Amino acid sequence: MRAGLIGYPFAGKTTLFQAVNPIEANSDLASVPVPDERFEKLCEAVQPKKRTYATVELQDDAVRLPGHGGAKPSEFAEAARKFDLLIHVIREFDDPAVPFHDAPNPSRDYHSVFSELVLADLQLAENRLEKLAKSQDAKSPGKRDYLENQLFQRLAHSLADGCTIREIELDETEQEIVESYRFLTAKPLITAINCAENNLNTPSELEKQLAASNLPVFRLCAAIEQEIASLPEHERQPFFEQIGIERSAAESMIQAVYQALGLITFFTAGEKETRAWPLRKGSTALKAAATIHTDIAKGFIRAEVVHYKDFDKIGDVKECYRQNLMRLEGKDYVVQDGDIINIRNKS
Ligand SMILES: Nc1nc2c(ncn2[C@@H]2O[C@H](COP(=O)(O)OP(=O)(O)O)[C@@H](O)[C@H]2O)c(=O)[nH]1
Ligand SMILES: [Mg+2]
Repeated sequence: MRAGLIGYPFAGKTTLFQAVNPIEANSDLASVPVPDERFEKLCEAVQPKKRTYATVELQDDAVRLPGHGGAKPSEFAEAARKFDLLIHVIREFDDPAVPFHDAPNPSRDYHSVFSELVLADLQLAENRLEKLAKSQDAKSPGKRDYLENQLFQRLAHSLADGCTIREIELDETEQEIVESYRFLTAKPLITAINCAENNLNTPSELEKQLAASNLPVFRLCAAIEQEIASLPEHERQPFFEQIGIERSAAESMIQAVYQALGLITFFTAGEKETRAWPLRKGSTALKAAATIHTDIAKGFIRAEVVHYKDFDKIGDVKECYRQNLMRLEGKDYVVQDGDIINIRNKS
């Protein structure tokens, strides 16, 4: 699962990337730890030798936008298709020290990238429809080409009206087809407005509109985020209070990326290693076991499950076992976000 930062030059992509990834600052691809207060509490209780966070893969400068750096629309689309989620960083801050081509205009930048995404999908749908026009199968109900033809007509129609594929209702088969073509407007899109330091609390019209449509949007100052990231842990909270925010916006954004990717977290609470594992929502205990290790899945007997909210009441995993708050679940159990799991296995 990989998220890509996109946006015009000088929007603040690299600054934001470094803020969420202070360790591997020299690479443009990073495994970013997903902040999780539950995990912190669990680690405090277990005191493991090693703690391993769930991560999301984040790519800086994921694509070159058409018209910038000489990228053609087709190159842009091809590059963007590789990602499971896109984060559009938009420049709102104005700073004479930072060179740029035009005065900042978040709404213009949002809509111009949005149009590129829609156009790329329309092109893809139309190319496919052209091929399907020559297919005999496309005329026979029940055949895959027939289904695709119907679906792509619908998609092309909506895209031409400026709608995203996310907004179109699709059944499971249609969803599968859409995923296999990696349409850009079917992917989750997160908007990050990079504002001036003194403007963190004034949402723009664009943000209000996006929020009203339930689209994920973050107002942050990348420069401050980078500063926060460089602070030692104990200095962060006073800093947040000083500038009137509850937690780092970049951290909230990473949590939103994780959720938009359809991931939940289960925990393993070992004394050697306590770990937060990402898992696709709806996955079974067997899949969770396979995520830990294929051998553990092969020898699967039962999953011992304590939910985090039960642990949180008691504050001790072993005590949860003693108080019968542990459930034994089989292979087909659907893992819930926050489950603390121990797999009993033959090995
Ligand atoms: N004043 C100010 N400058 C910023 C902010 N974010 C980025 N910059 C500066 O803008 C320039 C471009 O930022 P960068 O992250 O490299 O943009 P990118 O081209 O999108 O990767 C750099 O000189 C940054 O230091 C911000 O929030 N405030
Ligand atoms: Mg950059």
